[in-house]
Amino acid sequence: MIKKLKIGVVCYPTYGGSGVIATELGIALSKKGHEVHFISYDQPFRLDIFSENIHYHEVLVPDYPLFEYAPYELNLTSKLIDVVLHEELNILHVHYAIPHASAAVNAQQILLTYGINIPIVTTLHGTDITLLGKDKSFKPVIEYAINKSNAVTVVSESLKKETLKYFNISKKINTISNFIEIDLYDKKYDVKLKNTFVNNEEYLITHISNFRKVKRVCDVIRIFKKVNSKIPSKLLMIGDGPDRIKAEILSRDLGIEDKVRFLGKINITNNILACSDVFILPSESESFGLVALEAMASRNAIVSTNNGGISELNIDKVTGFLSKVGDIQKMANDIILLLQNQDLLEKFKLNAFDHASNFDIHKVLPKYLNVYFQLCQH
Ligand code: GMT
Repeated sequence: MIKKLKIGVVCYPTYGGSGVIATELGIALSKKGHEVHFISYDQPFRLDIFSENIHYHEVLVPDYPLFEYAPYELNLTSKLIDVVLHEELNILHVHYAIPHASAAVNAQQILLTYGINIPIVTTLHGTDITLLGKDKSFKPVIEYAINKSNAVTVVSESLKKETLKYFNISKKINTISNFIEIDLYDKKYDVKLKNTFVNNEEYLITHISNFRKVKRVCDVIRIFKKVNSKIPSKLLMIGDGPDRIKAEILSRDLGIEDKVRFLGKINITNNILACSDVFILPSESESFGLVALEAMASRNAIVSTNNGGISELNIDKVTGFLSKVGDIQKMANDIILLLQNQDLLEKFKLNAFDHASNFDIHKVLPKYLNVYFQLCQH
């Protein structure tokens, strides 16, 4: 019976929740003695440690003049075959349906011709279903990749419902929620750092995302404008992406540019969140909202929309407030209510931390190991 696994992990390396979960899970597995092989087109941004048990294999896409569009999925498939064969992997865990699950399924078929039957675990994270899933041109590939995976996990009950709504799924779907390592969020409060953003009379409000359309970053600015007209406060906008420029222009147009700081893609989000009071996530939809969980672990009250899995995480009137998408006025009122009532704010911050501890990695890791071992014993 295998005790220590050799696991291939495929993920996006960029600033985003699915890559964070894949990387943190891989690191945690390596600490338990499993050998983890990350396979991606760039080093995942949170993969910043050295360990004997961690390996990184880069997928290169040669630039042939013949190709108008470089076939990344085929280079990934070939890399998966190579790593499975030469590193003797026991299992592949792919995060995101396209192109990772479909490349893995293709690699699995090719590996059968070598006499190797490698099981695949596919984890769906959200936009692969809620955005790409609605695009009919991808539907047959996503559906096939999900159904041909040996195990399928989703990060929330809401995402499970969406997956079953958009696709004909014959596989059992397991919900395994996202996680954080709660200990990493403790004792990060640093008054000197806080004073670089706000003075003692001001509150700190934060937003972190990839600034894509789905995140509605201009709502963040509009909400803050209303809050700031009543409460001394500053807003930190962390991350970068297509809508950053719109948010910057809006903050200038609303005359609050000196109250809003755009910090870009910084890595010390734990330290900054520890200084923040309220975290805003006004997304169109959020299959889980990992960044809100990180903010909760950092003792922030959460003001978010209620569409998708975020309502399974942010408990209305306990850890924060939930609103309909686009209800800027209510989200502003909720923040003002919190910031005008110190006791309520402190209570929500504590509740947020307590609830976040239910999502500690030590509670979630055994669920993934269970899935892996069930597949590897066959
Ligand atoms: O939209 C993002 O934040 C990036 C995206 C990703 O694939 O990295 O996030 C999705 O996966 C995260 C990890 O499971 C979830 O916490 C996010 O809610 C989800 N994003 C959306 O559903 C919009």
